[in-house]
Amino acid sequence: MNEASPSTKKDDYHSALDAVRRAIEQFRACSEEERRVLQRDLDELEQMSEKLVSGRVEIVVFGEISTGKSALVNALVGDDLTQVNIQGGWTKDLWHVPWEGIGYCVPGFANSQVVLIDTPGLNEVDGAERTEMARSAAERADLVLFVTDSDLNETEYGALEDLVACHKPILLVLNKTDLYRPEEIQQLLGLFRGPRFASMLDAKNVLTSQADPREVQYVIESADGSTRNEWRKPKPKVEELRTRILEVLEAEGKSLLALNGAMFAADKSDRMAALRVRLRENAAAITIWKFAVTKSLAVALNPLPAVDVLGGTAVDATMVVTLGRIYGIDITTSNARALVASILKAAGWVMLSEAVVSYASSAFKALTVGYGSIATALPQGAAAGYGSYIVGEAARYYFQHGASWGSESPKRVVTQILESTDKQSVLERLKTEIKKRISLNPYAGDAP
Ligand SMILES: Nc1nc2c(ncn2[C@@H]2O[C@H](COP(=O)(O)OP(=O)(O)O)[C@@H](O)[C@H]2O)c(=O)[nH]1
Ligand SMILES: [Mg+2]
Repeated sequence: MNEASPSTKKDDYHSALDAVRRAIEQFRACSEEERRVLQRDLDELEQMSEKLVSGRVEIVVFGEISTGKSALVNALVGDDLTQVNIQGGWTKDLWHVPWEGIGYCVPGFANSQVVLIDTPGLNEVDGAERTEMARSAAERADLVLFVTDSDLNETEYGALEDLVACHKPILLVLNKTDLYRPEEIQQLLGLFRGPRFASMLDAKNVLTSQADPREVQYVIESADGSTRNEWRKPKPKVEELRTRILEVLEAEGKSLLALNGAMFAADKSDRMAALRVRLRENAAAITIWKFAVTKSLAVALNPLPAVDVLGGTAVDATMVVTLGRIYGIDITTSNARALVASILKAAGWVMLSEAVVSYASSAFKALTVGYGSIATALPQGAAAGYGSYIVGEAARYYFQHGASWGSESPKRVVTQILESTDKQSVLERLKTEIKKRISLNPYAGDAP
């Protein structure tokens, strides 16, 4: 057994375990909403921690349907543990088969275990979910046996590239060599060991096997000299593969486990960070829209002229406080008002013209004894809501950058937001909202 440089390997291993545990802590501190999405990741991290603590090596058998994966697991373990479906069917779930016979033990782990994991086939008809399951099993594998029975098709090649990209150690197994002539086998091996695969596979890691060779006809001679023909199944040939697996494990089993654990933890942490950003941005977008609608309605329905212009600022300030909270930033109402004012100022003439429109129709409303007609309420309300929408987006930018405009001026930020916003569609959506609410509100409506 290879005990080389135990100190460095021990460090790698323990830092991997630490990384997994830290990720678990992070996940446990999640909000409930995050937890709902991330529960499976947390479970997987806990499994990874348990795997590292016990020193379990996972070898995942991966490849297209009917290439002989299940047969290979059987042949390697030397037992009828998994079912080989003659129809070329699939293994429904992942099969975890303990492989004691391999005789490998992770240095320093008396109870360590090697497990072969049989996966359903890649690229099955209607099998997207199972393909996904196979992929995720391969992604957490310490070592992958990539099984094929011919040159790789596009799906297989892509899957191989993906595994290489996530730094999986891979043995490519050309199975069913009993079906090929020797020169055909050489040709295929030449291909897998050739330039197309050179960056993905080490030539030593391209192997052949016959997991379940088909029957061959034997001529049996009896003592009396008579002969008869008999069909017999030859024994599986998996020795070369088995030897290579053991070699790889002995040379680097422990560091493979460490590498895998560390990558797994890093990957999960990234996922969590990405999800946090997504949830936060979602919440921010919903908040902005909600306040924009609120302001639209306030302006469209409120018969008091002054509120049209001034009341909106109170709504905007509350929106800004709410947004700040989403980004973990506490802002007082008076600071929120100041922020709104600076955004409005930065928006310059756009907001000014909105105010003018608003003021003009306020005067009109006052004249019609508090009843604006829908004809004026709609555009006026929508325009006011649009203003809030822009203020919200600008405030969102400000909070995204840690309550600062970063290297930009507020004017530039607001200008960019105005340029990238589809004003017409925001206005239309707001009008739809207003119409919906007004038709539900018996006190508001068209002037007769
Ligand atoms: N001729 C031949 N057939 C094989 C070999 N290995 C597996 N098979 C056959 O290929 C078919 C599919 O095997 P299976 O293990 O179910 O493939 P899986 O879908 O990849 O798990 C079965 O009929 C097996 O008997 C082999 O080495 N030679
Ligand atoms: Mg199978």
